[in-house]
Amino acid sequence: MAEPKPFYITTPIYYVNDAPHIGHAYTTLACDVLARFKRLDGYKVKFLTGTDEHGQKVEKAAADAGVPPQEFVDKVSANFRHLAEVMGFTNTDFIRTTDPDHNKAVEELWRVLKEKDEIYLGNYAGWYSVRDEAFYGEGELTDGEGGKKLAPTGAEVEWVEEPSYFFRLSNWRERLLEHYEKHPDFVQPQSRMNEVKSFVKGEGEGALRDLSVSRTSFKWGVPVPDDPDHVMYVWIDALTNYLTATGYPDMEGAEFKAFWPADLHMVGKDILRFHTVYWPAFLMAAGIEVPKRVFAHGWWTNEGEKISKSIGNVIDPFELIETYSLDPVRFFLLREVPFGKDGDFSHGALIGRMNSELANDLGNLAQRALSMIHKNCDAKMPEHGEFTDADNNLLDTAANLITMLRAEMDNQAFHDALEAIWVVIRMANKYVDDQAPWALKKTDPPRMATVLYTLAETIRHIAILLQPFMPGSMAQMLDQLAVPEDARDFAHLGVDHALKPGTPLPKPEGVFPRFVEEEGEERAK
Ligand code: ME8
Repeated sequence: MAEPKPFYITTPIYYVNDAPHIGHAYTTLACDVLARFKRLDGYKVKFLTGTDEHGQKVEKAAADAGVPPQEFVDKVSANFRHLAEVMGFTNTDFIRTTDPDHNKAVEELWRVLKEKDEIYLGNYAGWYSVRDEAFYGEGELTDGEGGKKLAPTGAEVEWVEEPSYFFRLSNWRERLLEHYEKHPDFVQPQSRMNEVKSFVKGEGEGALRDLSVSRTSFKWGVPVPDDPDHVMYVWIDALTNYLTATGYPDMEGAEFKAFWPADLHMVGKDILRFHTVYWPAFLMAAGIEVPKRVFAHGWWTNEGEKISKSIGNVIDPFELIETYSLDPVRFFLLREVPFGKDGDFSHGALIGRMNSELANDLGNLAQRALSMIHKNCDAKMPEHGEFTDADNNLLDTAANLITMLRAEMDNQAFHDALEAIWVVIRMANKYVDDQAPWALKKTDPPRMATVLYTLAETIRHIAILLQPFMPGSMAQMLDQLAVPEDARDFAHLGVDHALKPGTPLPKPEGVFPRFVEEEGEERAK
């Protein structure tokens, strides 16, 4: 058998001081769904997530909590592992930037850049936002209350003047533009690529400036090799995590050879510039291959309002799962909003999708078909006769779904992938109504058996394909069809692996109950 093809996907590593919120759950969920999809499609997947534990922001948070930074990060990093467990994420790696291996990797990258004269010592004088851990040009700022200056993200900036090492980013302008030209899919969606190109070309904000990559006014970071008065800028430290996880600096190792360059960095739109300008420039300068693709997703608002700690409307993923259970939440987040666009979270919309698409469309389809089989076919997979055009039409459409889904998933068009599956679900529901197997029970039992078999085989396809989105519920559905666990990957789609007539089936139970809101229920906002 051929070696499985490697696929390496990453989430951003999350600032460890924040409590996990819907933004974290969303980015990692998208990666998890794609990772599961690729695994079912025969790939060997490396899926990395973790926590970003250095920098001024974390140092401040530890000081506020009155504990040494290391003790603080050890404690709060566990919150993100917990999120991964509760959300059912199948990450293969969890990195912490305070891991000794990671420090080694960052130091090595720094040394290489220094040796190649890509880093030099100078003085920084400019605006810095601790919340964003980012430098801003004067032209990007707006005036806030009380004479404060604000970054485009709304975060306050402060004036910083200190000795600093700089990375010669300005030297990489042409090479970056060339890279974007040669690899038009490097940044997706396309609108984000345009944004990045315009920034690198220097439209709007002036020329691409060298980047300050060290700080001297605080201590919580990786010390600069041979100059420990400086700690590295948290972003050079953080971005390198993607390399550390592949064994860098050992570039001859099996892990690095198999998985670098990464196939996909999934990020939120706010951290686009770091991943599509600074990161490829660092890598090119160090002579390391650039990742294949960066996808920037949009942001959620909450019932129409911007989500912020100060407004107090942060959406807690743990509470959502408690209220609605896991799979509906996973489904909703990727179904509701075209991936890449901003979207609005509302409880009403989630309940609407649960009741119409999960309970009515999919749940009912499975429950109707399986209960009829249970009652009328002796609780066994029915024998089918010759298939009619209507049967073949449904069976073929279900079998062809995988081709369409591969393309959608490779474009991170999760919503389109789900819509394509729902087209078949709706088609199957119409087929039940048209064929009316309950009437055939009296007039033509063999035809009824063929109709029920056609439905079962269609549901098998749908359930296999939906596993990446709703793993628990689809496992239940496949159990009810008595599909063996080792026959649930995409190699088992198609007629060669069709359900075996005569197989005993367990008593069916509804997989997606309707969500009924209790009167006067106080919802977590
Ligand atoms: O940026 N909707 O960490 P972070 C959707 N440590 N996504 C949201 C969101 C919202 N309302 N709010 C936040 C960092 N996010 C760095 C990354 S990687 C080398 C270093 C997303 O904890 C946001 O876009 O601030 C980002 O992808 C992640 O959640 C938060 O990351």
